[in-house]
Amino acid sequence: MVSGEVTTMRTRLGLLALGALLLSACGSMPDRSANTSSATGLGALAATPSGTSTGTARVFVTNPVQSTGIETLVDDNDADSAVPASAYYTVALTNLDGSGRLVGDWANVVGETGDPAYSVTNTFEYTRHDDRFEQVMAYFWVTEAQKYLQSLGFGTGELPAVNKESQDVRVGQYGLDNSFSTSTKDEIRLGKGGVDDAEDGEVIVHEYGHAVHDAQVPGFGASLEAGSIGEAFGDYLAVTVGLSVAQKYGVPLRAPAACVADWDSVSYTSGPVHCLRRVDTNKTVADKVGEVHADGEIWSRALWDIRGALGAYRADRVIVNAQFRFAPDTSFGAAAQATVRTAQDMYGKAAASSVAAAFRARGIPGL
Ligand SMILES: [Ca+2]
Ligand SMILES: [Ca+2]
Ligand SMILES: [Ca+2]
Ligand SMILES: [Ca+2]
Ligand SMILES: [Zn+2]
Repeated sequence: MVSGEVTTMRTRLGLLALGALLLSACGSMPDRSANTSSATGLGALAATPSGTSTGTARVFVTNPVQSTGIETLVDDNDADSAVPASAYYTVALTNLDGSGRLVGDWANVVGETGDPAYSVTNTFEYTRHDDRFEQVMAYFWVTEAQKYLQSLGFGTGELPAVNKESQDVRVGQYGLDNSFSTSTKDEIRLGKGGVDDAEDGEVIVHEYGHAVHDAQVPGFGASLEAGSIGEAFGDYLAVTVGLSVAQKYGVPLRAPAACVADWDSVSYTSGPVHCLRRVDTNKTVADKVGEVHADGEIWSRALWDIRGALGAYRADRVIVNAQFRFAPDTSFGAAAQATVRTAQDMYGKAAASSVAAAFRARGIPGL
């Protein structure tokens, strides 16, 4: 889970039953009053969708704090006025199924609050106060994350596919993000505590990281260290996908590259620089506290250093490919050894020794 909002989780869970009641009471019928004549509203459902697989959207890349550098931004109860217009970027939505909904090859988005996003022309331009904005963010970032994995060679014939399916994503009131244990559905859930989770691309891709692990090794995360690796990889994937997409669209990086969830975390961190977590801390195994998010910073720093040594492309190919070799309840030591072996197999001795050095610097044994 992303956590950071753990203290409010109990309250949110307590409200679940009430929320379910309220949802059934309104029959999940969207409010039609605002949009009956709009091309993007439900009034247009009778029109024929374009059938094309690409569209246009307005999104944050990766989030408003990272792209504007304004660390003093606040949620202000989801007000449009809280975020400058310059934080919105027009991007392509790809791999849509042509139905006019946010469903496609790599993402299947269900929104539980507000109107479901729908456009016969695949034009999805909303601002943050509109719940459809988060649905669009979820579609865009999950799709971009899968496209990034494919750009590394996964599922293209060169390397095995990784979660190459239409990932279910539920954007709702409550984000219950431990969705990838074997006892629950393969579904990403994004909630609305503080800054809406899906307003931060890094929160979305972090959760996608859990889906990736679960697709690679069913039930992954069955030990404290495996769980920590899961959190660490989610953080690292969020950063690496975010940086790649920002580069593609020419979006500036005005916050520390290693900072995860710069925007979601303004609600629960004191600043002056807001980070849910970072992938460049100096933690070693001596700093373990027995909590997966905190201990994940040990592993994510190693991944960050592997990136520094091999470059993003080679590092990310090694990091993801190695994960096929992890046991569900792996230890730092065993997973590190598997990653070193993968680097050796893919890029040879020098790469393997760089990877080993990155893990050794974290105090991980057996290298
Ligand atoms: Ca919002
Ligand atoms: Ca999946
Ligand atoms: Ca949040
Ligand atoms: Ca960031
Ligand atoms: Zn997580």
